[in-house]
This record gives sequence, C-alpha cells and structure tokens, in this order.
Amino acid sequence: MIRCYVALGSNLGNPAVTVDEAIDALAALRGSILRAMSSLYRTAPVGISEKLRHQPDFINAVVVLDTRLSPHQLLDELFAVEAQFGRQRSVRNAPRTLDLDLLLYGDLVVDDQRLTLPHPRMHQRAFVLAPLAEIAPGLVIPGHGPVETLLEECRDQRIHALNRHA
Ligand code: PH2
Ligand code: MG
Ligand code: MG
Repeated sequence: MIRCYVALGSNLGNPAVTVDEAIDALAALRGSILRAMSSLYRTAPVGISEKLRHQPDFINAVVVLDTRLSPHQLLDELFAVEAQFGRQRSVRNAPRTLDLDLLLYGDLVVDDQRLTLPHPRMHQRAFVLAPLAEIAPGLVIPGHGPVETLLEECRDQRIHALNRHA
C-alpha cells in the first residue's frame, strides 16, 4: 500500500460537521485504510483574490490514508466524495462545502493535466502544515523540506486548533 495525505477544508454550511463526516467517508474508501486524522483547525482564508476575500473562516484537517488505488483512481474517489457533500464548482476559490486535496502520494512527484504532487501550494499553507505536523512529525515534503521548518515560515497565518472535547 502507498501512504497518502489528504487535506480537508470547508467554509460553507456547517464546516465542522462536514469535515467530521467527510473523514468517515474517507475511512470507507475502497482499497484504502484510514491510519490517522488530525485535530480540526479554524483557519483564516489564505491566498484568495480581493473579490472573494470576505469569506468565512475555514475548518481544515489532514488525514493519512494507506491505499492500493492509483493516484488518479484516488483523485476520482476524492472528487466523488466532494460531490456527495454537495460541492459546486463555480469560480476558483469560491466558498465551498468540501474541498479534498491530495497532498502526497508516497514520494511520487508528478505534474500532469489533472494532478500535481506534492500539492503545489501545501508548503506555504499553515492550514495544511499544522495538521500535517500533528499526525506526521518529521515528514519531509519532496522538494521543500521538513514540515516543521515550513510551518515556521507561515507564522503570520491565523490558525487555531479546536478542542473537540471542550
Ligand atoms: N483552500 C483554498 C484557498 N484558501 N484557506 C484556508 N484557510 N483553508 C482552505 O482550505 C483554503 C484556503 C483553496 O482550496
Ligand atoms: Mg484546496
Ligand atoms: Mg481542491
């Protein structure tokens, strides 16, 4: 099996419920086993154009999946789960009920029409790096370095771990 990391994000509807339910859906994916999940994080929108800037905070999380699926099969499954949660694709970076991004597929490096691995912006985003560091300390992102070092460079991004049991 290949070890993969998948990021979850939501900022429409009830994001915390959506992310929890989406984690259950990922745990049920064919040919795959859910190995770990991070805490949920409340995060300020990052890298969004001026016009779309005033959108709600996100809930983000990251999970570890071991899979027998190919990268493109896994990508198709992730799109199917997004659709199941009512994801509408309008303009890029519009608020969304659920975004599932394949971050890493083993140490595979690819860049084709549908898929770029490692995910091209993951190394600049605290909302990915903080949950990733929680479940995969010391992980090295091919071409970029250790997750903790990258996270230090994103200190200006507002992000806050939710205490599930509060
Ligand atoms: N996703 C984006 C763009 N910006 N910002 C936060 N905080 N969380 C996200 O999941 C996110 C974002 C594009 O997918
Ligand atoms: Mg995304
Ligand atoms: Mg996406």
